[in-house]
Amino acid sequence: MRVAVVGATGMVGQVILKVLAERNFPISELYPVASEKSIGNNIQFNNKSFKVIGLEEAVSLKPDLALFSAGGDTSLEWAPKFAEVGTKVVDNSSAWRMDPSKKLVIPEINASELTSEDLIIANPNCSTIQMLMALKPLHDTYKIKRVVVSTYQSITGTGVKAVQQLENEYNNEQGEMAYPYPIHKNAIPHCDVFTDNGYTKEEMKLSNETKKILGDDSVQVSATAIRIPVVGGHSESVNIEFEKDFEENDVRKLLSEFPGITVQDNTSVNTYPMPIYAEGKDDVFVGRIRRDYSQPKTLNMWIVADNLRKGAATNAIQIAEYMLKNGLLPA
Ligand code: 11C
Repeated sequence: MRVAVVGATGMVGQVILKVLAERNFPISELYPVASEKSIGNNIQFNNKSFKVIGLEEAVSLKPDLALFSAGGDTSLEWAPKFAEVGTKVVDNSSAWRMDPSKKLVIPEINASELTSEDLIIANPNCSTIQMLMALKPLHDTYKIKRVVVSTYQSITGTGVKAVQQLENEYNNEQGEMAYPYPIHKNAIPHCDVFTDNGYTKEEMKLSNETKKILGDDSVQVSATAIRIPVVGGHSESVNIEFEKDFEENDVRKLLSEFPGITVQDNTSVNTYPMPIYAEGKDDVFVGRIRRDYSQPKTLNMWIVADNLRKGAATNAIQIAEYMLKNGLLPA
């Protein structure tokens, strides 16, 4: 398959290349695509060197698949140009997620919605993906009424500028700021921009994307998204109120049986998910599973995943793998 990786030099783009190689994705030609300033540079893939090209050249090559991770504006302008020449686009940005004509896909949950008509497919936000992986089997069994979630998000979600900011602050050096405040030794309750209702866009993504992916507008989500000085992944403290009651051990069983979930939940030996162990892995890790004693039919849990892998690159590549397996991409 002829594959373009748009945003190949960025943080997610680099992980896309790594995961494509690890999973032996069938690539006959690779087109790494990036902005003007990187054109002509070399990038490594499978121990070979590839020249970075621009968007216009990439469209003219009519790849079979384009994996986009270059920001919303680039996706809005260029994804349709690729689609017009017959390229299937899987887009990591928020540009198309809530467009009713575009599918928003977590393969373990709703890949079966995809058809040959889908030319631009949206990859959900990282914090949505890991939360829904854990919610889906429970929603199917107990039906979720309401979720209250607080996130503890890795600075890698902001990008390379944020990683540099933390490094500068750690080393007591001056530099560009990705956040309005220091991130070293801090927790900033502000991910993405504020909206009119007082929530941030990141918080509203958790609410809106959940309804679309579960295909259920009755599921209510109230989120607070917090940036912390961590690089390995996002963590989420989730409180879920169900319509039906549950047994804690049945919850553990349902989660363990769901593909892509690892339950790490044994407090007697201090076993619970943490970003330092989730980093570099594709699974979503769930622990601290316990009944909320303050309210009936309500559960607490703690969900951790590598936001650059299952939260971005891996999920996008799993979408492409599903399409390949189901004849929606040329073999
Ligand atoms: C963060 N979730 O960690 C964001 C990064 O809508 O795709 C990805 C933003 C998005 O800040």
